[in-house]
Amino acid sequence: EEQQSLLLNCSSRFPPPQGVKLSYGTAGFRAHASLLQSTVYRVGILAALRSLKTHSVIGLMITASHNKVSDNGVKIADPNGGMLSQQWEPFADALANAPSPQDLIRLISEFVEKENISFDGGRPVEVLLGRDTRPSGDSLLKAATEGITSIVGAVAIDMGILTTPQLHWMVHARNKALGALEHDYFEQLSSSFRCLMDLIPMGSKSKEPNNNLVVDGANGVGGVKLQILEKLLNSLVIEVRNTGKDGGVLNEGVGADYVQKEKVVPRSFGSNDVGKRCVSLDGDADRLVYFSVPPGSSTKIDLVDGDKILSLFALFIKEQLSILNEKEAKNEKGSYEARLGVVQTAYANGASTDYLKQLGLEVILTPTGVKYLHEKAAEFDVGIYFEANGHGTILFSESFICWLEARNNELCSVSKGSERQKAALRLLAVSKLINQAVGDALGGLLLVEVILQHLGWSIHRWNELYEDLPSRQLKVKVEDRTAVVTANAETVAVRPPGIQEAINSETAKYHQGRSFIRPSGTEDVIRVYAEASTQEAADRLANSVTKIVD
Ligand code: 16G
Ligand code: ZN
Repeated sequence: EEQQSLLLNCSSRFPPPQGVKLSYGTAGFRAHASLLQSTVYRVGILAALRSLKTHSVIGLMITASHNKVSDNGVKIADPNGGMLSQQWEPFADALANAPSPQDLIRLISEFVEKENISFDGGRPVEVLLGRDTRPSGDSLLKAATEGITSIVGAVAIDMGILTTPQLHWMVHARNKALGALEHDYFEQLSSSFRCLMDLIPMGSKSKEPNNNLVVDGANGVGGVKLQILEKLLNSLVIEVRNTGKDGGVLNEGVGADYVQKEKVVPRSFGSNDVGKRCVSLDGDADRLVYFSVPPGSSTKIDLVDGDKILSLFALFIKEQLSILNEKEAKNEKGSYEARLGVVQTAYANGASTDYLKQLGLEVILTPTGVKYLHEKAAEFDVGIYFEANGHGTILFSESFICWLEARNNELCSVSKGSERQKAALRLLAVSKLINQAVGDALGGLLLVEVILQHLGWSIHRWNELYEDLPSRQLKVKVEDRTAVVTANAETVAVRPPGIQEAINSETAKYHQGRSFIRPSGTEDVIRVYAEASTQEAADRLANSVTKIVD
C-alpha cells in the first residue's frame, strides 16, 4: 500500500503527452525532448523493476545519439551491460503509453505478479544513470530518478555525463564486482592499449609511423572524454575538433552519422586536412568511421566505414588465432579451436562481405540494430560485429578467455616471450580494450590505431583492402511504415504483396545491382538502399526503388 500511494503521488506529476504513441524501438524511446518527461519517469520505474527482478545493477542512459540536439531518448542496459532483454520491450511500450496513473499502477502490479518481482527488504538494488551533453538531459535525469525511487527497494546513482558505452561498461563491471568508476574505465582502456603497443613486432613498424590522428567529436560527449583518455596513452597525438566547447551544435553537420551518410567532411575539416588520418564519432560515442580527404578536394572524402573497421579487426584477430594454433613447439600442449565469426547487416557493402568470405570467415546477416548483431556475435568464441554506420565491437566467449588466461600462465613458464604467448597476450588485451558490453567509439578507435601500427599501414593501405561498391541511401516519408514487413535479415520485403518482385525486376537491370527496403526503427520513414557498379547506377536504382515505395 505504501508502494501504491508512492506511485500514485509521483506519477500524477508526470502525465503522458497527448496524442503520441511511443515505442521502445530499435534503441529505446526517442522523441522531441519536450515530450519525454513522462516516458523517462516510467522507464525509471521499469529500470527499478528490472533491477529487482535480476537482483543486479541496471543502467539507464539518456541520449538520442546522432539525432538532433532538440531530441532526446532513453534506454536500458541489462545486467551484462547489453541491451534490455527483448522480452521486456512490450512492457516498456505499455508503461510508456498508459493513459492515467491508475492504468499505470494496474499495469505495474499485474507485471510484478506475473514476473514474480519482490523486494526482500535486504540491500536496495541500484540503477546507474548516465546522460549525454544534451541540454534537456538534466531535467530528464531528474524524472528518471523519480521513477526509480517510486519503487520501494531501488536507488538511483547518477554517474554524470557519459558516453553511452561508458555507462554500459560500468553496469557490466559493477555486476562483476569490479571497479566501475570512470577512472577504472580509462585505466582499463589505456593499460590494454599500452600493452598492445608494447607487443608490436619490431620489424613490422613502418618507417615513418604516423601517430597523428584528427578526431571529429560531433560536438558531443566523446571528444571531451577522448581528451582525458589521451593523457594516459603517451604514444598517440590526438587533435580533437568539434568538442562542443567552441560553439558548434551537437550532430549538426558533424559526426559519424553525417559523415557516413553524406560522404563529405564534417565542419571544421577541409582542404588543410588532405592526407591526414581522420575519425568521426557520433553524439554519444558509440559509433566511429574513419575518413581521409583526397588531394585536390575540400569536401569530398574517402570513407573508411564500419565494414572496413570490421575487416581490419577480422584480419588481425584471424592472424593472432593462427599464431596461437601453430603446433610446433614441444611442451606446448593443447590448442583451442576458437570459432571466429563476423556479423553484418544488409547495409554492409557487398564488397566487404565478399572480402570477409575470401578470408574464409563465417559471415552472418541480422536485421539492423545492435541488439540483433550482438546476440549473434555472442554465439562465437570470437564474434566481431559491425554495422556499416560504425557501431560494433568484438565479443569473446568466457570459456575462450579462461583458456587464454590459462595458456598464458602456462606459456609463461615454458616459453616466455614466444610468438604464441604474445598472440595470447594480444587477444587478452583486445578483449579488455574493446568494450564487451556494446560498441564503443573510444575503444574501437584505439584498437584501429594499434592494428594500423602493428601492420605498418597508412589509412590508404587500409582503405585498399577492397573497393566499396558505390551505394545510395534514400528515405521515403510514408503514412504507415508498418505496411512494409521484411524477412531474411531485411533483405526481402514480404509485404505489401508484389513489392519485392517490383524491386527485383528493377535491380536485375543493373550490373552488380542490389537493393532492399525496410521500415526505419527510429523515424517515420521507409529506408531505401541500393548498390551497383557505378555511383550513377546506384543512384538511379535507389531512385526507381523509391518510386515503387511511394
Ligand atoms: C539505432 C541503432 C543502430 C541502427 C539505427 C538504425 C542501437 C544502439 N542503435 O541507432 O544500431 O543502425 O538505429 O536506424 O541499436 P533506422 O532503423 O532508423 O534505420
Ligand atoms: Zn550513438
